[in-house]
Amino acid sequence: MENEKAQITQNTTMEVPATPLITLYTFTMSPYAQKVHCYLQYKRLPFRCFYINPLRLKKDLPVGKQVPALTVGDQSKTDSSAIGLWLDELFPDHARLLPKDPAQKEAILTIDQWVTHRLIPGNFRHYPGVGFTPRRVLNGWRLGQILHKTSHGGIPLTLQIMWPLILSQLGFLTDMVEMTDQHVSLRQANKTLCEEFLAHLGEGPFLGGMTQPSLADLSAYPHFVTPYLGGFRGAEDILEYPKIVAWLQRVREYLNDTPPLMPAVTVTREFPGDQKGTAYVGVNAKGRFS
Ligand SMILES: N[C@@H](CCC(=O)N[C@@H](CS)C(=O)NCC(=O)O)C(=O)O
Repeated sequence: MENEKAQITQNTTMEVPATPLITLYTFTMSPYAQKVHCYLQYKRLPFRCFYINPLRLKKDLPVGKQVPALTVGDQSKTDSSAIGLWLDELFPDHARLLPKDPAQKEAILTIDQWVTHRLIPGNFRHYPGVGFTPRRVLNGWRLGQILHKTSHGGIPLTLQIMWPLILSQLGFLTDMVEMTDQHVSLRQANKTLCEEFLAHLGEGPFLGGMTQPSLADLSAYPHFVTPYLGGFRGAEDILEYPKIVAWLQRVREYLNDTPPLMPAVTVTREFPGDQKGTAYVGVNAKGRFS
């Protein structure tokens, strides 16, 4: 009898394997790391965030030289879109990021590439951008402040003050800015990107005309949401696009905000389009993990 009971306990444990420990190595405002954050939330996978200190980037990363990096059990991977594909392979019983149908899958991957290589680099014209306009300096300071509040160990005040200047010297950021339409004004460039986004959304309700969010929606969502919540200058332009705001609200319904995409200490505004007068609620994530 005793043995029988022990056997049942063992079988039950084997049938319901525990999810391995998942750690996302991130910066709060990295749009690429935020993509992965949303994939994990959508798949309802329990995970923790390690907010890397940018001054110790390579030392703190488990693999590679950039965020995001994701560790699942004893395996680590870099590159946001590749991580999305990997998560579908590792956790096929959780909500899928990519449709099974090969043609639909191809269409979603194409939109994700547009998000990764065109929409997101557009953000980097706000910080660092080119030259030192008041908006870019303010956004640069805001970024330094957010990094200080959330990254492990924080950033010395002198470096926070110099952050707009430091950003303008970072090779990966200047490369991103070079990928954008620098010959047109920032406002016109944002308008074009929003129009391209709406073309990908089509009749919706989700990108590529899908009935459920996919990798592409979850890649684009943080690009519009987090600079707005974090109080970056220019992010409020999104309110001029009610169709995008309605899409953001639809995607949000599918995400369990745990751990929060934006730690509470970094949030200055309500979610775009919220008229309820309630503040966006997150969990304070000051420190190493949240
Ligand atoms: N293609 C990569 C891009 C990742 C990336 O550019 N990460 C930036 C943060 S937004 C980074 O870690 N930069 C630090 C550096 O390059 O030194 C992805 O999609 O994950």
